Amino acid sequence: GTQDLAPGARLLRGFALDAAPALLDDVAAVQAQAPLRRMVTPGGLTMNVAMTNCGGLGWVSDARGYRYQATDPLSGEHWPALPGTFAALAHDAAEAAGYTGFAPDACLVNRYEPGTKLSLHQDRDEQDYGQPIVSVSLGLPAVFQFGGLKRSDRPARVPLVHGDVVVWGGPARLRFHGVLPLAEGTHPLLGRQRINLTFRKAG
Ligand code: MD3
Ligand code: FE
Repeated sequence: GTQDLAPGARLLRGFALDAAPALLDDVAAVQAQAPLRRMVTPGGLTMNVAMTNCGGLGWVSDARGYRYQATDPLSGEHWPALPGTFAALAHDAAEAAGYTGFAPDACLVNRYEPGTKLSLHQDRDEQDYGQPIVSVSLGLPAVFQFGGLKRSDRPARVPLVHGDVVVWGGPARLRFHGVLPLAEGTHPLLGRQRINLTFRKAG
């Protein structure tokens, strides 16, 4: 299965399981072109999660703020192209959740190791909040925090495992969310890591 976490938020358990080995080959190729790095927030803190991007636009954070841009600040080159495996999976997952024609222009690759967390936040850097976001979990399991439209709304906890896909849209699009510190463990394909692919139509 498929499960509604809230209006507009659909969990597709195991949707990426068969594609996972091919997705991970492409993650390795993306990382070889655009290495994972820990970005700095506008407030001067170094993020816990290591990140890179592929697609026409990539999400970046630095002293100047958060934004999407076409080039990798480390190299000055365009981000690697969105692999066909990624585009197909994101499109098919969105369709399974009721969004036809999803064509992401940005894929953020997030890498977690045991102890890594992502604090509660909203995704507000995209042009059109009418577009859904597709998120793919690979490797070690994580506990996802799914809050409300106010930071103070107490979040629900949703366990996400290798191969799970979540599609966030409609009334769920601006909900606060985060990831609790990853537990120690070893995954057969990824070792001591969790990789999350987040697909967006950012521009
Ligand atoms: C719920 N990443 O990169 S993706 C992020 O597991 C981010 O790496 C998390 O949050 C991760 O911004 C979770 C799931 C996600 C993405 C966007 C959402 C959940 C969302 C937008 C609205 C509500
Ligand atoms: Fe987010």
